[in-house]
Amino acid sequence: MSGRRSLGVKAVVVFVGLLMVASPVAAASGAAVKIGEANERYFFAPTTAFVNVGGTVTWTNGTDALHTVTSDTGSELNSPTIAAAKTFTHTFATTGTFAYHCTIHPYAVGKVVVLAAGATLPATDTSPVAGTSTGDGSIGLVIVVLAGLAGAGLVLRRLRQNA
Ligand SMILES: [Cu+2]
Repeated sequence: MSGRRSLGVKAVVVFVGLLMVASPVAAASGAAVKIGEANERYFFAPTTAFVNVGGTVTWTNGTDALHTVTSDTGSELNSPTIAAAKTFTHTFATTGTFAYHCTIHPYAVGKVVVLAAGATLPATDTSPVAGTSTGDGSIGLVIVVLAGLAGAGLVLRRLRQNA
């Protein structure tokens, strides 16, 4: 078996593995904000969501209480009451920073930063909210990385058996 060909196959395997690792981080044309509860306090997570202009943000009520997504000033965000397990979606047509709160729990605040089309979005703010764990996301990433490595290992083993 030609060593050059084997190298090429390995390069493809590594490339596919990298794609699998990178894909969860790739920016979609929207952002998701969870309405959560910790120590009987409600919060928006991430507190700051980033989208490009024309992007959509979806808020999901992960609590059993009612909430709203309401602009601090202006009227960009003016949701109806969001029931448990329901979502509210808003598409941002202009750039800017849009601060909001829940009218029922005014201490629960967040903001959406809308950047120009094509602008690179900063990494999502994952600073922990008091009393909550942010472990879920990193565990998911670790699983994807391990799956990618396991897949690459299987392919390499098979290549060696065929060689
Ligand atoms: Cu609320």
